[in-house]
Amino acid sequence: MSEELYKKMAQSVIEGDEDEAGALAQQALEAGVEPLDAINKGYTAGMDVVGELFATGEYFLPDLILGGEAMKAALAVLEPALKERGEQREVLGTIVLGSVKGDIHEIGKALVGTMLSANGFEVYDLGIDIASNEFVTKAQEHNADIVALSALLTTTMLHQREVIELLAEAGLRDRVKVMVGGSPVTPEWAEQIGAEGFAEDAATAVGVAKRLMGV
Ligand code: B12
Repeated sequence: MSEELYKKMAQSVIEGDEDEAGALAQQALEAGVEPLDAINKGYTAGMDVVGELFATGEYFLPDLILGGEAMKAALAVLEPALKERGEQREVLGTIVLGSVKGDIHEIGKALVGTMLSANGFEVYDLGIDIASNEFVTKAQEHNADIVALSALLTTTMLHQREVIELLAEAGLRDRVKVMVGGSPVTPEWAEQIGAEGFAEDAATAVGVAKRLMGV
């Protein structure tokens, strides 16, 4: 039953059908499907297909945009339910989050922010295309425990390293931990640039952030 629904969700993203994506999300909630399962097994699976079709030249930029819009329509329905499921009320730590300079991919980053705040973190989401020094300024301003950096492009990943270097220059490196993610990011890259945390998806990011806070 759910399998069928997940397939339709993926298809709605592949076709860039915003209305259908939103309607299916509503249907899933009514049927008692876990919102995170809908996101991971349905919509994100569809996004992966869109990415593959783009990489092989069958899809073009407008298709990426439509896929993104469809996924956002679904998330608008699912995110409130996701937040409700977070039971943690005590603040575990403060996180400054954003997509690095030159990177305008926002969906995965926003999902990471939602999951972290639903699970007890205070999250300052700076947005997309954030200059490296802005992460440092905001980490200082909010007295952040963790800076979380999203990069979806192999070219923008380099800014994750730059932020770490700037944090060190500002003398914050022993106090502020860094967590990195995004589809091209690997544990090896995280280690190479000296990031303390890496997670491949939003649910795992919660566990990693807790580990960094020692809880
Ligand atoms: C939708 C999309 C777009 C949309 C984004 C819309 C939006 N509002 O966000 C638009 C159209 C803007 C776009 C533009 C481009 N895109 Co694009 N895009 C995608 C696509 C299809 C899906 C991304 C997505 O939203 N996935 C769904 C979310 C839920 O998953 P996610 O982002 O991976 O996030 C999860 C994890 O990575 C992780 N995570 C993410 N961030 C973080 C941060 C932390 C701290 C942690 C711990 C975890 C974490 O958790 C998230 C949730 O589970 C991907 C393909 C893909 N499968 O990734 C290509 C893709 C990323 N894009 C690509 C390209 C090439 C581009 C463009 C250069 C195209 C062009 N010629 O202009 C531009 C670049 C724009 C820019 N400067 O940033 C390539 C990147 C290739 C590369 N490795 O460098 C990809 C891989 C497509 C491909 N196969 O070629 N894109």
